[in-house]
Amino acid sequence: MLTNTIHEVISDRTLSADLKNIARKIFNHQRISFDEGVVLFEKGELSFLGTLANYVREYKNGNKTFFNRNFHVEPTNVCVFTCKFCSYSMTYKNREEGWELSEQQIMDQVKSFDGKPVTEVHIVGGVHPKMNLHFFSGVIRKIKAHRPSLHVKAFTAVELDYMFRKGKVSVEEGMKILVDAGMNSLPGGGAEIFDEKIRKEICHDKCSGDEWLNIHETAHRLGIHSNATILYGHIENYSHRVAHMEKLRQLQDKTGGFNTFIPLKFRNKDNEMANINEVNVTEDLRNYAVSRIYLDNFNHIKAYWPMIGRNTAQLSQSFGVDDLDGTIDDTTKIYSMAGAEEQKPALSTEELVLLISQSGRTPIERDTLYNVVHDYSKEKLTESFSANGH
Ligand code: V47
Ligand code: SF4
Repeated sequence: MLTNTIHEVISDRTLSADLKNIARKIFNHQRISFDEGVVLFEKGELSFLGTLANYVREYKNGNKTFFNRNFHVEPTNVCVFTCKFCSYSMTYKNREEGWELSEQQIMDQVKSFDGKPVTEVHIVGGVHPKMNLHFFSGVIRKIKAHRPSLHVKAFTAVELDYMFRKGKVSVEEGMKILVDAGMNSLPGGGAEIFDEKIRKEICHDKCSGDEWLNIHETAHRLGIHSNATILYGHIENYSHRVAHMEKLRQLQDKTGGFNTFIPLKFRNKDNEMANINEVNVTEDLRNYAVSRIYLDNFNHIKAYWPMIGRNTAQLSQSFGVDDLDGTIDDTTKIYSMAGAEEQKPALSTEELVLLISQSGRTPIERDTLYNVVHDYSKEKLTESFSANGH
């Protein structure tokens, strides 16, 4: 079956020589160059990219699609920065809907998941001038004292950069303080687009691309894993996307510390870039596919389902995606405020399992580091559940 597919692609007479060469490289497990990445974006049709990305996906992860059981804590939406794409920060248009959680309020949120089989808390928010390293290391310590087995995936490199500068500690010193408190890994946010010109246009006052990369490299050196993201579909071009992935690929060669790559589609509701049209679903799928093909040293590509919606999440699994994030319980506002598909994102485990198996994939519940928590391949979904049309 696979051999047939490879043969069909390679012998397609309508395919240009450069795309054919790239296809040969992929099927021979060879790395493609920066220029070839750009060619894929510029010339690769959806079905061609899908075939290549699915090949890579299946030799890396077989038929599995991963998810985890997590919840989000967003300590504040007050932010000292002024990213133009942000619909979340209270500072934009002097929104009234600001919040700042105390340590007690954060703990109340964590405790509300007591007895529920979640494995991860994802803590990320705005950059509040008064929520400092001391505050957050205390919060993490309390969370771990309350529930030691809960994996704490916390703080984008943007939040960390500000925290460490304000606390007058080096990246390494600051990271050690948080790791000592119990921080287990870093989420991938804040990467946006590393290209300095585009970064200046869309988020001029937060940490640079090199600073983002340095924070992740330091985390990896200290034995902490992390994720990586890209914010695509705004004013960047294809070369910027490939250059962004190239920097991640180089760092991954050096450290091996990235768990997964998460492409984030720019949403235009209620922010200073609302004049820019959002890209369509075909472009989302093409972008997942090129990411899967280019990042040959990343084990996983994640589609964040609240952002793209359930239907695209199903489709994405044929375009390189092998992870759909988690069963988040309507605990994040970052995307709903930017106009994401899912305004009240919540999927029970059964719903996520069904969504994955209806796409012809095997649902696997994982922990943050991709250890298998539960393999659903041998389970039959209940008739009543399917009949309810969930
Ligand atoms: O860095 C902000 C993005 C990110 C918009 O690591 C927007 O598992 C689209 O990184 N349109 C933060 N995107 C969230 C994040 C994340 C999410 C889920 C899982 C993980 C993980 C990380 O959200 C920001 C920014 O790139 N963002 N505004 C917007 N209007
Ligand atoms: Fe602040 Fe993050 Fe919004 Fe930028 S994207 S303004 S850093 S909350």
